[in-house]
Amino acid sequence: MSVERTFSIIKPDAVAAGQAGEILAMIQKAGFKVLGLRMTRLTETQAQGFYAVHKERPFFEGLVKFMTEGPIIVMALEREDAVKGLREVMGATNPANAAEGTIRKRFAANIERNCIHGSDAPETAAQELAFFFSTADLL
Ligand code: IDP
Ligand code: MG
Repeated sequence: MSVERTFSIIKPDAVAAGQAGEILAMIQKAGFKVLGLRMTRLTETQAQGFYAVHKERPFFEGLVKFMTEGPIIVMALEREDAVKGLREVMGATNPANAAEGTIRKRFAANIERNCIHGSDAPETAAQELAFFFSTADLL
């Protein structure tokens, strides 16, 4: 294990529901340092690009619509074993399968509207961080 960075999004459902503060608190309690944080809103083109890996999936169009429906909060996070660690704090993609005490168990409505994104590997974390932050902005 070593200190690494990961990327996270508090999705539009959670921002609209006023859950961003509690989600950030759970992330910080899990030992993550916040290197960068910003509220923004994705354009359709940005959402399509961000989720390009899923473009052939049946849920792609709905996912893009969801991710563009309102403001999101993008975060650059650092911790030991950050990528895997954040995925543990998030819980399973489908909240019905998410473990007790995870963010998705607590806040997610369903497999699509699941309140948080976290990178799935160090390589994707680097790409996703670069999509939203310039290195010079990360403290
Ligand atoms: P992850 O967010 O846990 O990494 P992915 O499989 O990468 O999950 O899927 C990206 C996002 O697409 C999910 O977080 C969720 O919002 C949406 N999604 C994934 N699978 C489905 C599905 O079967 N139906 C609807 N939306 C889905
Ligand atoms: Mg994923």
